[in-house]
Amino acid sequence: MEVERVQAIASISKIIDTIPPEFIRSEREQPAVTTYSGPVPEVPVIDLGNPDEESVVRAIAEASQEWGIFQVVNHGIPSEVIQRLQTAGREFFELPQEEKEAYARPPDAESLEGYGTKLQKEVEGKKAWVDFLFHNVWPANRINYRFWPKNPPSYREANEEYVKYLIRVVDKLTRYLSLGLGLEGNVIKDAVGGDELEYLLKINYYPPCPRPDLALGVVAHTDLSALTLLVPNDVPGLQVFKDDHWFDAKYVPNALIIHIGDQIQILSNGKYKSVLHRTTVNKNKARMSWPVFCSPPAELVVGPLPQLVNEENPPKYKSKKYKDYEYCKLNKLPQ
Ligand SMILES: O=C(O)CCC(=O)C(=O)O
Repeated sequence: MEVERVQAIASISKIIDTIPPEFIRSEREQPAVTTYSGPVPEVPVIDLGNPDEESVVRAIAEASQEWGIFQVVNHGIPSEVIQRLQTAGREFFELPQEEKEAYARPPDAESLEGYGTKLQKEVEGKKAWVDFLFHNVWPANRINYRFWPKNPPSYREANEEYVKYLIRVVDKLTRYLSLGLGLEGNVIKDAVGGDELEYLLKINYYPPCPRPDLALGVVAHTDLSALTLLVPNDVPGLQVFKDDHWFDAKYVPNALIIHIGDQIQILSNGKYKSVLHRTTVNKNKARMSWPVFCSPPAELVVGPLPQLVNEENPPKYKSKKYKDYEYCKLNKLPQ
């Protein structure tokens, strides 16, 4: 069966200046109706280069409790490395359709890896204005280069270089998140798999959309992962749900956007929040983003950390294998 990619639909939509009805959201979801337009509180921006480590730990812990999302600057990844990652990803999405289809996710594959258009069926039968490419980037034994584009030729090196730096940022963040809970620095990283923590890259490509007031890119969700680190291009679109409103997140050049995912919410017994977020699209420009989902290995059991539960603070979540949590979430079953 021929799969219709949003990129192809977008080129027709541009000519006829309208979008197919399955992309038109109900009023409960339309960005034009549901985006908060008053003064917008800002997603915290945290300077990881600050030598006062205690204040960095405090800022990260506060942001993770209040928002479940923050941006980090001075994170140690050179801007050229990020630019090379972005150029390689953009050049892949600009290839002719048949070339991209060589990387299509095989139907019914167990893994998420590959080029694709839609992961989950939405309740109202609506479609998301986005195409994507998923592939594992770390650890080495989880990588399948069959899903890494050969074109542009710089793709592999650009991604490997980025990941080398990203691992250091993850180590730093998990340490600060542990310290922020009053625990030893290694506790969170160990609880999500230590060196077996899996890094899954997704590239989102949101083509220009004639009706950005009616459509959504990625629909509202929290991430399954422990932690997600995301690089966007300079086209804003990320929205965060806080205090009952949808707020636009500001684009901060060279920042990494950090989402607390479900597994860290569970480990912290609800102290850190897994952020509810979604994306809007742009009328004239393609938006792109490069989230890396850092998740425990499939068989690892994740539950509230024993150090954080007692009689007054009973566990708020079940302890279960990550693969079982993932199955329930992707199939919209109760946990
Ligand atoms: O594009 C973004 O900023 C967010 C992407 C996202 O939430 C996702 O791919 O799960």
